[in-house]
Formats: sequence, structure tokens, C-alpha cells
Amino acid sequence: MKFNTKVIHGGQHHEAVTGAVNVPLFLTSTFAQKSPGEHSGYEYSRAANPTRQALEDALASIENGARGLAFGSGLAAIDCVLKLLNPGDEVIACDDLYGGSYRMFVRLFEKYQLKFHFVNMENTENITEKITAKTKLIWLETPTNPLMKLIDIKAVCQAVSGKGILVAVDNTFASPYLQNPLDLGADIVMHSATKYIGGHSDIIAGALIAKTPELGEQLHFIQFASGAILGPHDSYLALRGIKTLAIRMQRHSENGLKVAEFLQNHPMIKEVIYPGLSNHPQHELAKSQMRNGFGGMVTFTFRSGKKEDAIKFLENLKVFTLAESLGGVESLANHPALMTHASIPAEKRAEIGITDDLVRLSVGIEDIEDLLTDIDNALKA
Ligand code: P1T
Repeated sequence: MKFNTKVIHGGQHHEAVTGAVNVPLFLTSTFAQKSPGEHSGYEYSRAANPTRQALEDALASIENGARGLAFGSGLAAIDCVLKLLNPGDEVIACDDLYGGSYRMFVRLFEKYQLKFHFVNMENTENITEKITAKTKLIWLETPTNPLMKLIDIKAVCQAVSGKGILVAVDNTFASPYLQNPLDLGADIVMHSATKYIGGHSDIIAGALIAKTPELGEQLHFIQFASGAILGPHDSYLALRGIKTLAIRMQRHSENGLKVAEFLQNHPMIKEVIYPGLSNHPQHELAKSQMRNGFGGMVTFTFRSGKKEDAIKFLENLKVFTLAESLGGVESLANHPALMTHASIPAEKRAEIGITDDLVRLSVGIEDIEDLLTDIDNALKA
């Protein structure tokens, strides 16, 4: 099955009793048993629920994995991966990543004696330098949030191959339409399904997709034992979102490129970071690692370098909404230093390049003329 078909049919089947074409909402916490331990395969909805199962099967299908798991948030999915580790284990993570992921690593898991090394993964050698016998997990985003750096998934997987180190890729920014990390050698894919998977900014949800059934089983055990599952209503909405993922991503990518090109030619703008621009430092890698386009996320800075200019721009947008999050059909704008990445200490932000004049746009699927006019007017203001 090809991708446009997979998003609609992958892992899906009609409901057994009535033939309902869409999976119903199974609003039940528990399932009747004939005799103790003798049940239909469903016993308690924390372990499995048919609506969530349908979403999980669709996730496994579109990421080419053995098993999908759906969580109550993206962070709950990351938390599940970290619980594969033991005290003393080491994680190498990319230095530019979602502020909440950084906060979880440093402020929650360091106290359970996990050690985190944050490195610039644009150069794979920076990873190999940090590998010790205790390294158990590589955690990366590509493109990264918010600096849109690209990391060569295949090269990273080759560099750690045979060392008993898992590679997990947060594929939130690309979505499975643009990139399938398991095909490039990764062991686990993670999504904030709040974003492109859901696609409509109406749920908080997370996903993991495991390459092998064994790893899927280990992750499912942690999910079952810790309890951070996605409820049936949100599972239904996420599954409904997946059906239009391909067509939405096409428009996000078309609009994203046009917004990036517009900003690049604007006299007030200093740098535009978008993997689809030929001057992106890893444009060649983007072309080989991603497919069908480069997505809807665009980051840029002001020629003046002034925080006030960024703030004024954000306050004057009318079609774009100033809000955290991304990946919905509507365009959003964000000031990472004050909003999504405020939990990263200022010195650290400065070190990696999240400056106070940096703006991140999540370009939606509206008419491009309206989006460009909105940006132009807000810049004039
Ligand atoms: O918000 P939640 O569903 O828990 O997902 C966390 C998360 C994980 N990984 C990436 C790459 C993310 O972007 C996020 C959430 N990000 C935002 C809310 C944001 O505006 O960047």
C-alpha cells in the first residue's frame, strides 16, 4: 500500500458486529469475561481499548513499525521511552529540542540517575565522542524544534550499530508523510500527535512506534504499568486526523516553502531557516532523508536583532494566531525564547542560537495570499 492509501486504510478494518466503516467510540473501562481470564482479547481499557487499538494500528502502518502505542501526550510518550533505562544509564540527546523534552530530561530524570549529554548532532562525530559503555539511548529530533537543524538518521544509526544503543527519533516536525525514521534504521519513532497527526489543534496526544514486536511489547508493558494512555475520544480524533495527513502535509509544505521564500526576500529579515531552501546548510540531506516536501515549520530572525521587533510582529498578526503548538490546519506563530522554550535556561538558549529575535511559524493550510499579506502587514507595523 502506498502512503495516501495507508493513511486511510492502513491497519484498519470494519467493525466486526455491525460493519461500521469507522471504528466506534468504545466508551468502556472494562470488558465482560466468560470465565475468569477468558475474554475477547480486551479486559481493561488501560491495557487495550478497541478505539485506541485502531489508532495504534494506523500509527504502526504509517511509520512502517511493528507496533504503535498512543499516549495522553507527547511528553507521556517520551517518559515511556526513558523508563526503558536504568539508573546510571546515559542518554545522548540533540542540543536543540522541544523545551518540554529538555525539562523532562534534566529536571525529572536526572534525579533518577540518568545522565544526559546534549550535543550538536549535525556532526555525527559529536555523538560518537560521547559514547561510553553506559550509553543506552540516542534521542533526536529532525528537523529540530525550533532551529530546524537536520540530523542524518541513517548516519547516526550506523555510528551506534552493534553497541546495544537504541535510537529514538521525535518525528513530530516532519510527520510520517515526509519522513519514516524506522526505514532509516531507528528503533523507536515518537510523535507529539497533538501536532500534524491530530492536525486540528483539538487534542493533546502522543505516540510511539516500535520497529520490532519485542521492543513494542516492552514499551506496552511500561505504558500499561504506568498508565499514561490516550482515551477513546482523543484516539478517535487522532485517527480521523491521520486520514487527511497526506493531503494536509502537501499543503503545509507548499505554503511553508512560499512563506520561507517570501521572508527570505524581505529587507527586515536576517535569516530564514527552512530545510526546503537551497541555502539551508543541510538542504541536500533534507532532500535525501525527507520526501514529498519539507513541511510547514519556518523559523526566522530580524535584521535588527531586536526582541521588540519580534514581539511587535507577533502582536500584529491577524490570520496567524500567537500561540504555542504547531501542526494544525490554522497558522500559528510563536516566540520560542518566551514561550515554548522558556524552560531552557537563557545561557543555554544563547549557546544553541535561540535568540530573542527568533520567531517560529507553523504555516497552516489557508490560502497563501492571505498568509503572505498577513506577514507583510505585521512586518510593516
Ligand atoms: O505537547 P505534547 O503533546 O506533550 O508534546 C511535546 C512535544 C514533543 N516533541 C516535540 C518536537 C514537540 O514540539 C512537542 C510539543 N511542542 C510544542 C507545544 C511547541 O509549541 O513546540
